[in-house]
Amino acid sequence: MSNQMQIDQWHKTLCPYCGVGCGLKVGVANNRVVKVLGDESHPSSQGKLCAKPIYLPDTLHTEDRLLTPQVRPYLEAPFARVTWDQAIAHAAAQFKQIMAKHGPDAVAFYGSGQFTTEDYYVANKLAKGFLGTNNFDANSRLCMASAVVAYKNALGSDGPPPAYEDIDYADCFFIIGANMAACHPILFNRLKERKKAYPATTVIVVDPRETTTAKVADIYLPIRPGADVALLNAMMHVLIHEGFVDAAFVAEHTENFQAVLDAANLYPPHVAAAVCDLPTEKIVAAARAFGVARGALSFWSMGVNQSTVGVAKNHGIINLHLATGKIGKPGSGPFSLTGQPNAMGGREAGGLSHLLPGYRSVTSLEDRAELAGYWDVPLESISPKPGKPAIELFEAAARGDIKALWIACTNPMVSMPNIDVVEAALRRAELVIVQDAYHPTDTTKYAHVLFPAAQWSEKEGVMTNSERRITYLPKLTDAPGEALPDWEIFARFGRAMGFEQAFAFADAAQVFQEFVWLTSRRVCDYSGLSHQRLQKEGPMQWPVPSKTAPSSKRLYTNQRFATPDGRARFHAPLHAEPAEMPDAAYPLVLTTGRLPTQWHTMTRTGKSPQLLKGNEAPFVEIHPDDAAALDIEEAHMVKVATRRGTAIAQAAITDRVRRGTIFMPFHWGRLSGYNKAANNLTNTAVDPISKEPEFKACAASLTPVHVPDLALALKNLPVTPVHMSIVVE
Ligand SMILES: Nc1nc2c(c(=O)[nH]1)N[C@H]1C(S)=C(S)[C@@H](COP(=O)(O)OP(=O)(O)OC[C@H]3O[C@@H](n4cnc5c(=O)[nH]c(N)nc54)[C@H](O)[C@@H]3O)O[C@H]1N2
Ligand SMILES: Nc1nc2c(c(=O)[nH]1)N[C@H]1C(S)=C(S)[C@@H](COP(=O)(O)OP(=O)(O)OC[C@H]3O[C@@H](n4cnc5c(=O)[nH]c(N)nc54)[C@H](O)[C@@H]3O)O[C@H]1N2
Ligand code: SF4
Ligand SMILES: [Mo]
Repeated sequence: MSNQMQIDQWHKTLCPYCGVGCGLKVGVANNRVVKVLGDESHPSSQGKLCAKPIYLPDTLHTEDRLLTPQVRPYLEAPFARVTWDQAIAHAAAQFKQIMAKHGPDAVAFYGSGQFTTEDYYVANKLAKGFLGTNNFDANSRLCMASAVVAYKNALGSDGPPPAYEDIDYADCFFIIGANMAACHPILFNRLKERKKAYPATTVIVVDPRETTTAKVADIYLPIRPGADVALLNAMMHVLIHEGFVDAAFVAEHTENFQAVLDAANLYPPHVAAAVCDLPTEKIVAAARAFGVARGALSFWSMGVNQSTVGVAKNHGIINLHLATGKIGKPGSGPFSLTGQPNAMGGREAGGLSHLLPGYRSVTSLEDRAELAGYWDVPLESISPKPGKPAIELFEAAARGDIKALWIACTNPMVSMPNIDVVEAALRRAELVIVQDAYHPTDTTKYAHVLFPAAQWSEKEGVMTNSERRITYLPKLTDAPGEALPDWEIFARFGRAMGFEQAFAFADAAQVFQEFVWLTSRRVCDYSGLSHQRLQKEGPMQWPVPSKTAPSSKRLYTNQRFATPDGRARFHAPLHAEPAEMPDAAYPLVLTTGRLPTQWHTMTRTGKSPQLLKGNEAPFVEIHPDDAAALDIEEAHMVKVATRRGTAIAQAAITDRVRRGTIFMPFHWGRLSGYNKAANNLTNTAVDPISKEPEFKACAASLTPVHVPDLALALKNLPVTPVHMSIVVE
């Protein structure tokens, strides 16, 4: 095995998987990554790491790496290998033609929280500053968009206030809609350490499934999917009526508390108990534990954000902290758990269709004017109209309104809700560019142009983790074939579009330097950083507003928020049911999520036999009572159906999941077997403000697979890793 080789050199870098952002020590031999260990010197993880990065060497040098640019005139045609110059010239000519005929909003970019900050910045500068379209959105729309809106509304700016160190000071953890044990394991371990060291710590977990995370809870609330707002209002009700409100803090540092009082009054605990299908006493106990705590930290992730009331759920959580003054202090604060390694950097660099770099907004004249000045373009070049958010973007392409789609570092043919919409979009578009490290993927199958991307360890750049800590990732080996860093592909394209000066970056360090100036005097100010400083001083938490400023810790320690008057704003969260509720035809609620050892669409973790072990095929968790009623037995194949489509999976009968609720992981795409894809089923309904889709609740039916369905089942059966079950073109 390659990792027996003599290691030439060890390097420090960041884990390319989850938003915990653990530091790695990586051994390189003969220009290859051969060994991955934890980096004791990284302040966020202190040497710890989970299983996923250990098997990174298995994922980097596979037969399906995309090595050269390729083009084809239409989807059924074979790909032809071309040079980079030819590929870029071809793409630029098509963009020019489409934009001349249909205007700049006929083109769109769809990027990723797995970009480096440099990748994000160059892509955003290109689309929003030079092509004149704000149609740059990212998979963060499927992920953190609801939190982004609520932080801005409530605190005046995006950016989670606490630091990981706060775990060591908290005596109450309120974990809602997050399976930390599976998805943020190193943070979860730190939380368990705290509980061990200080047993009076109360852990509250709110999740319709009794996950590994819920197993450690002192108070576990198996909530009905989608009912969180009622619970949060009821907790506020208890805080108000039992004297836990910090009246001085509310009076001096907040606005609009009356609206929250009114909302809470609608949900006394017994009313919420009925809505949430929870015992009243448990709701009261959870609120009291939060109220009495000296330090309360809330952790939340997709069970909160991926909802048609995702923003309201976020407000409900932030309100608990504002009402009790538990924010900006050691051991306290609302702490959204970022999913991807650099979704935070993406937000800082303006990586959603309504944002501009430095936590700015396309709708603000002042913000556009600052950017236009800095980029040296006329003010009119930056459109005041927000671009299309992910779901609308693909819907517009499916209608024929968007003609050119450039997808980079994300795999929407697996990860978007109701994949049929994405397929219709990709089939209809005149030009589909896919920029990935691998081919084929579910999405590259629909490309006219393939751009080979260098990936983790093959390019340099920075990423920001969940606690606002920025880590420099060095280039450790050469990229295979002709693969290039994402930012460089966007820059070459920018030059081919005629913007030679604006995209003449010599290297990633120069891109970073141009970007960080734009954070100056913003909440996310890290204008004091450079690649050089991060290399020398190690990972640092923003704000770092000058070259001499040290790394920061938590935000809002002086209780002055980022609003014009410095006061935080309460927003009354109103409960509403999920867009699609169970009925006679579809009597169950389907929720979806993740497995501890797989990462998203499996293009990387699916190639490690060790990580695949135990997760070879998709399954659906079913409560024993539901299984009995439907005559379903353990490990039998079942058909899951919704109004969008069907999927076939193995029955996993367990009382971990609530009666009436079923759960499927979403990792498998159609390439691994058409009916393996959970996103054949999911709903495209979105939160009206954040535009984040409701992956966590839709109406579904379940039937055992009988003879007439056998063809479907057989299509689904081969239990092979993604990359082995497909033929490379
Ligand atoms: N192993 C692994 N780790 C990952 C990832 C991965 O793919 N694999 N992906 C990363 C990314 S990008 C993200 S965004 C995070 C996601 O991290 P999480 O959000 O923790 O993961 P999920 O499994 O999507 O969903 C979390 C939980 O929400 C629960 N839930 C569903 N509906 C509701 C509801 O209505 N209310 C409440 N309170 N809970 C509900 C589900 O049962 C599930 O246990 O993980 C990151 N870490
Ligand atoms: N049903 C359901 N669906 C969901 C979710 C859910 O909970 N339920 N969660 C949603 C969430 S939170 C997220 S974040 C998304 C994630 O969904 P995706 O972003 O689609 O998932 P990934 O597999 O991480 O896709 C990354 C792609 O980029 C490629 N890649 C890796 N490194 C590089 C690089 O450096 N450059 C380039 N150009 N390519 C690279 C990989 O090969 C892969 O094809 O899924 C969403 N979909
Ligand atoms: S917890 Fe997240 S960042 Fe840390 S090693 Fe595991 S996947 Fe990587
Ligand atoms: Mo995510």
